[in-house]
Amino acid sequence: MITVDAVEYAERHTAHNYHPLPVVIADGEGAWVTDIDGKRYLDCLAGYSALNFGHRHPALIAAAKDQLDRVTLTSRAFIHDQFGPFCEELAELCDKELVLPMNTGAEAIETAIKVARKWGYLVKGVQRDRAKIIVAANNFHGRTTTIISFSTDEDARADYGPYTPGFEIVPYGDLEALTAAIDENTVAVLIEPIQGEAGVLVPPPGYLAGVRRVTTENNVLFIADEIQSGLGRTGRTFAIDHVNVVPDMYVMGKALGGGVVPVSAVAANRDVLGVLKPGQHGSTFGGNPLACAVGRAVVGLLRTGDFQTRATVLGEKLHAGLNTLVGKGVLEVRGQGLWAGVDIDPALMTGREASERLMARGVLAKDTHGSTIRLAPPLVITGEELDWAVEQIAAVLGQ
Ligand code: IF1
Repeated sequence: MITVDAVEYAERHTAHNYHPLPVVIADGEGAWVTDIDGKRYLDCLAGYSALNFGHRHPALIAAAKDQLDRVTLTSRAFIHDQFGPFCEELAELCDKELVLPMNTGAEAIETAIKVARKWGYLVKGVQRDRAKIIVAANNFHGRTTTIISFSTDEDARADYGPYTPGFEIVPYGDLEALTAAIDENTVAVLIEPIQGEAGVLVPPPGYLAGVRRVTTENNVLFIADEIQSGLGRTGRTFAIDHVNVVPDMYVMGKALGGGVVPVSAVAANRDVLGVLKPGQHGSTFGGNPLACAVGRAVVGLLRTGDFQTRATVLGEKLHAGLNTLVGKGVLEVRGQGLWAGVDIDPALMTGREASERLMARGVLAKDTHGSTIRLAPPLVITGEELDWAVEQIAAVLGQ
């Protein structure tokens, strides 16, 4: 067997020198992965929440294998026998009338932006080319040139101008600032119910309900980016369910493809998504048979509520364990369900250093910024595995 130094190869051949953690994964099952040297790791990043159901969940692999023997791609001209059921089953999960499948999260966000603008002109009556969308500081919604146009992260934004106009940034969690930003041209508010990349930031109590109130009062669409926070991660189907708020649009991705194929989607009622007519939007792969077959299996896993319950019960265990570390190298723990942002004392180490020390102990996690690490294990993790992961974090802090 030819052994290649895969990390060196990746860095030599990877344009964005993303500086992956120096571990090259060869196999994955459940909450565990194995690298090319046979070392096993407990995966507490789960593909940034793309692997909510674990690596190679049997139901998802079976759905993919079955579909591979039937048809994998048609085109936007000819639909297939998985398309209707997928859209219907996902719409039912979201309690919305329509679904528009895409592939990546960024594509779904771009779709939501286009729909909101078109809705603004055709339904709300906003003056052409004057549509404004309000977003939150420290957002992360993807990496296309329009989406990074409203990023506040210089790494994500710098040197990519000229930037797309029509967005206004307000502080996350500040309802007064958001309300003040709404004017006659505002067509939508686009926010993450819990900000992921910002460090798993849960907004203040009442914030999301307030956003719902002021968007309704001002005939403005509420777009919830649940690409990372959704599909069971926080203990509910959507993070926004915790505060009993229903947005006008759900944007989904990551775990919708179960870690098998890229699947994303926008779900909304007909009075919103219905502004799109044939030929006005689309993509080559959006809603392809393989994606829809896996997406249907994912919706099937979520329909029972078992994964949401697991994330709630095990999330309480995770947060209880992490909170014992506060004052022992940890400054703050945030999050909901099986999702936590852990602020480590910067005097001890950076988030990157903590991630590398955890990797050496067999736990995969990832820093967001500075000395914050994000924990998002697959929802199939066991209580014992969670205890072990917290023990490894405690050991790293004590190093
Ligand atoms: C990277 C971050 C996480 C997302 C939310 C849309 C998207 C994402 C809330 C776009 C994607 C990924 C992208 C990946 C790392 C990861 C990430 F660090 F970038 F911000 F998870 F926090 N909305 N997040 O989290 O979805 O187009 O990637 O399918 O680009 O570094 P995508």
